[in-house]
Amino acid sequence: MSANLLILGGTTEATALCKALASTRVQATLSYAGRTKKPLELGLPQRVGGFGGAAGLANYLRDHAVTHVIDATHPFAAQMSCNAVEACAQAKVPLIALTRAPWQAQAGDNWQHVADIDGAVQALKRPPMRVMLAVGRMHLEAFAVNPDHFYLLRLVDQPEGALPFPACHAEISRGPFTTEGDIALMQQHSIDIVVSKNAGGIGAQSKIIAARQLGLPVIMIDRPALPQRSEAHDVQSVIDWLAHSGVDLGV
Ligand code: 3Y8
Ligand code: NAP
Repeated sequence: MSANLLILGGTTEATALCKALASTRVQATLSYAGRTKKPLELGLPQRVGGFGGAAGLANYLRDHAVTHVIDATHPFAAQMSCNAVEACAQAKVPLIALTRAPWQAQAGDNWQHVADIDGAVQALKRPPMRVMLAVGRMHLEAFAVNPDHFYLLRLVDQPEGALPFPACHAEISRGPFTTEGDIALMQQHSIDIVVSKNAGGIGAQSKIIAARQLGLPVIMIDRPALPQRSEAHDVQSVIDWLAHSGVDLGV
């Protein structure tokens, strides 16, 4: 069959999938939300920006005769994933999620699990500390209610306005990151505690390994619930899923 794939991207796994598909003849489009100034070019046609909710995505699928959707978004991109489930059901387009398992605490880890961003904010209601707040840009304001900490931030792009903390340092870097680099960063800023989403995967894992090696506590934000959908945990499984539904990638 002549396939036309839509890949909802923005993760290390999406990058690996796009690089694998770019060397085939399959027609595919990579989609970004437009959160960063210069998203990676990955050898496939790209589109940037929202679709206009689940209905907008369903219309996009019909208008562009999309035959398969691969939701390779981040585990915290819950709205996008919910919309993909709903839109694919409406437009009767097969959907698979390419996602990664949550990180599990190992020997030497000192994690405090919280349910969401607000749980992390509440967990920081304690005497002044030096906090590595590696949750990106979109939720920084929530943490401003605890102004007495020093915050080490890691952002993909240079922040436009002032940051909402009296004492902070912004590291501008898009990752993937290295354990050595994160150990050096935490030591350079005398970090006492790390706040992290349970992103899973390897692209953001270095700060978790660094915290373990430095004996630092981690406030671990658990993932939002996602609707039931087919899931794959590696690129080959997606390729097998496509082949099983009649798409010959010639790989
Ligand atoms: C725009 C695409 C690749 C993909 C790289 C992964 C790894 C590096 C780790 C820390 C944590 C954080 C953040 C993070 C990681 C990968 C992956 C991952 C975390 C890019 C990308 C886009 C985004 C959006 C961005 C968010 C932010 C989150 C920074 C591209 C680089 C904190 C998530 O400034 C902003 O508005 C940033 C927004 C959503 C979360 C937030 O709330 O701020 N990712 N990240 C995607 C789009 O527009 O559709 O620009 O090329 C992708 C990656 N970010 O192969 O190179 O796979 O997880 N991204 C978190 O996990 O907590 C950084 O610093 O340790
Ligand atoms: P989200 O909250 O689940 O989605 C909010 C809205 O953004 C969606 O409803 C959709 O708008 C639009 N959107 C999200 N992902 C999109 C995509 N790939 N293509 C087109 N539109 C998209 O999403 P988010 O958490 O802001 O994440 C946005 C992007 O950053 C995703 O690509 C995700 O993979 C990447 N990312 C996120 C995180 C994170 O921590 N959240 C970490 C790493 C990478 P409409 O409703 O208008 O269609």
